[in-house]
Amino acid sequence: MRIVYSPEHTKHDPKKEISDGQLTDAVEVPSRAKTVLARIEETGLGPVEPPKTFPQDALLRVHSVDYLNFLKEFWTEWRAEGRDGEAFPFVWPGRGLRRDKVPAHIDGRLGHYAFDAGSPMTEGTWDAALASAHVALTAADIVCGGDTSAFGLCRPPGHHAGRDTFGGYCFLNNAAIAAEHMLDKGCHAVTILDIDYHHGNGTQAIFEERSDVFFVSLHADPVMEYPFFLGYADETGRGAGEGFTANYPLPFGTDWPKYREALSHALDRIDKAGSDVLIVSLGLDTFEHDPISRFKLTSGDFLSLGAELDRVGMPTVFIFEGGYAVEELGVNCVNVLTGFEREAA
Ligand code: OKP
Ligand code: ZN
Repeated sequence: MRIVYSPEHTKHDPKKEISDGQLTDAVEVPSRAKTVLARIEETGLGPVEPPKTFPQDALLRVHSVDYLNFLKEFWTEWRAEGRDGEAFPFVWPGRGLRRDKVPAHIDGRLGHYAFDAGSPMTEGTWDAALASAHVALTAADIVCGGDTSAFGLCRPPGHHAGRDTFGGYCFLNNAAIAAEHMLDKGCHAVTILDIDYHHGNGTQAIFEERSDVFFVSLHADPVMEYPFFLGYADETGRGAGEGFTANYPLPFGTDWPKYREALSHALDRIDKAGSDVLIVSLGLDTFEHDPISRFKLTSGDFLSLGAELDRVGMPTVFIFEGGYAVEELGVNCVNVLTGFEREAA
């Protein structure tokens, strides 16, 4: 399997995040991607190549121009206010406040475009997010070119980012950008299977009214887990997209037998949907020792998970999302990919 990686991600190197009522050590850190890369090299999973660059049009298929400009200009504006540390929003247009106004002040802009206070922005965030999207686009191109699979080692992750919102450590929605790109390149329909522990609220929102992108997600029940405000089983798509969203919220403590059951349902539905390609939002935070999550998958289970994914026999683009047990992250991630490849072989 060909792998796409860019060292640009190291420019997004947050030190702290707001979590559990405190400023805590950031968990979405450069070592995450580095350890996966190291494991790929150690196992010889496949050739690692740099991303190509793409015109901004590829991003505009998913994100608004205002939002992209905000991300690009953010650091200059932050510095202009005399600030130089990491940025967190602290005020939002909640109920009763205006969402149609985009303030000029950077604190107002942060609140307008953010949906949580846990996603630090730094000087290099835009460069890293842009490279991450290019990694996803390049992986998509590899599969469009006829390969049966590819892995985009994206960082920062993307599945929480909406058309004009950031949060959950995500700024550009890599999987969504890859999906639009594949549709542009002639695919008729794409399925996105999101197996990160957290619901991919951004991806779902981007495609909820679309029938050419089937969004399927297995995740911790939002009644108890981040992102809390999307990912319930009664969300099935809207308008033309009715029936093209499927959520499988699962309880804390979910282990492989339980997970496999839900995955099996999801894969049956994907099989019936008949898309031409599969994009897997690959989060490894379902791992039993993940520091911020509460599922119970073991390193060995990730091999089985990869094998299951090949059951639908579709060309597959893997896009790296979450997973914070850095020490085991490389093994867990590569286990999914080798499990998949072994089955395919
Ligand atoms: C991003 B991805 C826990 C704070 C959790 C948000 C988690 C974002 C996960 N105390 N903060 O889906 O892995
Ligand atoms: Zn996650």
